[in-house]
Amino acid sequence: MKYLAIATAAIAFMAGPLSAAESAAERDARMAWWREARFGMFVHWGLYSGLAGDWNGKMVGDSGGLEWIQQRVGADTHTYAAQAFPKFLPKPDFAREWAKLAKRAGCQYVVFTTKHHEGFALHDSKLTDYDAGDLLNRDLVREITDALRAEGLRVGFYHSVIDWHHPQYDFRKAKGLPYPKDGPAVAPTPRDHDRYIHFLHGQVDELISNYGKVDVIWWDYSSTGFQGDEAWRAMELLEKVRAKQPGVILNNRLFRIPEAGFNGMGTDSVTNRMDPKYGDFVTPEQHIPPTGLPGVDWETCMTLNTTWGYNRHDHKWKSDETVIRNLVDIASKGGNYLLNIGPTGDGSIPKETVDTFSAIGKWMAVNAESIRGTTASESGKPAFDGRLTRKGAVHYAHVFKRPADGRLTVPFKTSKATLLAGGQALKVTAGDKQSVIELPTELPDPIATVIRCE
Ligand code: FHN
Repeated sequence: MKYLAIATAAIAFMAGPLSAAESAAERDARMAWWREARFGMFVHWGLYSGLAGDWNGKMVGDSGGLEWIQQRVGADTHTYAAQAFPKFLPKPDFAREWAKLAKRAGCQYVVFTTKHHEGFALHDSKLTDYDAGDLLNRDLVREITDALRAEGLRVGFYHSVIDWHHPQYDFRKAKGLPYPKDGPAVAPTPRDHDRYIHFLHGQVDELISNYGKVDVIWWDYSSTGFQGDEAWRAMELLEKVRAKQPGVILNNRLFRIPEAGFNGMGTDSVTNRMDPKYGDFVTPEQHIPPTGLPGVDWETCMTLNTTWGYNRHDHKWKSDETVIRNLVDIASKGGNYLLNIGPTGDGSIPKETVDTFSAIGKWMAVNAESIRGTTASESGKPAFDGRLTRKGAVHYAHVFKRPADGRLTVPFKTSKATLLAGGQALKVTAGDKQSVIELPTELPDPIATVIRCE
């Protein structure tokens, strides 16, 4: 036994300081709730939300991320704040609306922007006056975390390491990370990036010290040319976070290296490698890996239209069918779905977003057991138009389109098939390698009808 302990310790040490004290079993225990959850809400909300896609009274664009409006209009931070401050007016109960919608939709966790690239902090920070405490005399992070916990939801902090406000953030070093006013237009004032890193670590320390248990930290983002210790003193930051929040789950975006699940700058440039010393899960963005990312934890984050931050001109909303089938597809490959909302300047949720998250909730009210706590089906994509998920000995068939002959062939042996909607038992012809299930003439759910197979 002694030698096993020594070997385990040696393996842990080789994995790097972060996981030195954590065995594979302990990591599985820490990740368990997240793997079980499968579905979370992403929230992008900041000064950009009040601008709503407009600058100087004109539309900036109807597509793409308008949380980047400062960069798209090339405004320095003071010009930007002058237009944005008057339009960022959080109403009293905005956070309760978010939490109730997330709960209704069947989300288990909510990841919200504590600070986006604009640099404005939603918490009451002692390290800057560019924060909700100074602008509004409110601590919006406190309001949001309180509302989430009141609904029994897990709390995730999105935190931008990129900062377009801080005078020492050295965008000239930050190769591959755009900046609102770059190039000759910006006076070559010297910047001491180490002072920015000290500020970054200080604000993260405020967030992990003052708001109770933090379940997820969602860093954003690094480039292949500027990442890790050079950019953020990343390993030191992770050690500080783990020391204060030992149960926290971390994404991979303090880094942009293959060992942390990246093979380039594309939002789909992801690999199924995730060394625990760099974080816990890989983050494909606006993209569902065709065969998932076997062997690693991963989460697809996605917008409901084409923007993360609110843009009143963006009407390219995904259908209820698209997002529900995305949720099924991702779960069938063993991933999590982090679906975004972009509230307005007062915190209100756009009607289209409320309608879609409510539709997801209606579907989850009947079918959540086929998503939550499931794992990827080893059969991969089935022959029928749909997907498969699995929970131990139980398989779930998600039927998108009824086969013309009403006979559903599943690639496993089953002797008992039940419609989750209504509980009707279906006739099964069981075979060793595959079975045939007789479907009703009408499927109860045109988006995805789920059959439990035992
Ligand atoms: O630049 C950000 C973007 O605004 C948004 O926050 C997404 C969400 O994953 N992350 C970065 C782009 O990858």
